[in-house]
Amino acid sequence: MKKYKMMTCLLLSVLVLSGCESSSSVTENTTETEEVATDNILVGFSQLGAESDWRSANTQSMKDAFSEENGYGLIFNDGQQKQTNQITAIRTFIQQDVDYIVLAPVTESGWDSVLEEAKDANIPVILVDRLVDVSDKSLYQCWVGSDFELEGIKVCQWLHEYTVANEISDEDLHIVDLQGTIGSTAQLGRSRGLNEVAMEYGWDVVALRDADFTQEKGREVMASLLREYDNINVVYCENDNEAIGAIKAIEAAGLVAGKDIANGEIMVLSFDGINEEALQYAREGKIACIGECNPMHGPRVAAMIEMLNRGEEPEKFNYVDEGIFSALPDVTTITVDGEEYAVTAP
Ligand code: GYE
Repeated sequence: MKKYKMMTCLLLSVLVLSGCESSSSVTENTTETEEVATDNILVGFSQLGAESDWRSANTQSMKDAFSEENGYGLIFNDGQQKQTNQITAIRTFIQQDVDYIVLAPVTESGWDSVLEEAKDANIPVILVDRLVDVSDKSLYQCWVGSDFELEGIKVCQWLHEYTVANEISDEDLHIVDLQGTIGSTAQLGRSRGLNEVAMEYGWDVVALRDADFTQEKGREVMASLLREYDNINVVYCENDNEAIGAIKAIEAAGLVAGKDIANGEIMVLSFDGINEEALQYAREGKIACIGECNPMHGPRVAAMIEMLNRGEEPEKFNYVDEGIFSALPDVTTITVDGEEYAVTAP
């Protein structure tokens, strides 16, 4: 293991002064380096952003795992949902000669050159949450995250079982997909999951729109879809923050988010299960079903680093087990590829 010098506290602040009379200011801390002792393992973590509650929980899990008490020094960088920021962060980590680079990539393509630079510098790269699409898979050591396509299929399978239990015919479903950040692994997998099950049952997917995994975009996009189409009765939100936004739009339009789709209600489906407000909506039935997505990757990545430090090779792809939540009594289990999943209380 490489050793490194005592690092001083560095806080990179970008001060953006707004031009308006009140001259309010916004300070964004993009890079944080803790004071770390020699001998600790130095990790540079490029987090993609802070777009959702899932992301905040993930950031916290990583910070907790890579604490000084646990024998680490962490350089944390928030890429603010921009790949260019993440590439710059990785180049900075290389200059700082970190022991490991951990990357949660915003989207999948365009990582080849910077990961080659890390490889040339002999710095192992570990991917967390989302994947990169590179032709040379040796550009990263390993990955830990979710099976996003399976998450999507599970939620859609729940919808199928719900329609069977309530004698709703397939042709009466009119679904819109509020997609996550286009080109991200989570979006690609969840959109694929919906597409697959919709093809199987002949469901009408009315529209697919980018809502960037944020509440505000979820609200905005749902509001405009409701103006464009008058037959929407299911909204498949690719995360909980979008779902909260979509519910606000549904209610603002004088409609009801709920399970009674035969009588004009709009059923909300979602993913994550970490945001308290969304879980509360799920308990009330405003969100019908949530596909769990587990953000607690800090200890998992730390375990991989510890293996690499001992000269062992972690598995290349590491999927976490996840459940499915619903407060509606109609469906108690779903089966995907012969595997049974219990539907549990949110
Ligand atoms: O579901 C969403 C976040 O990539 C799994 O990103 C992650 C997704 C998560 O913004 O809330």
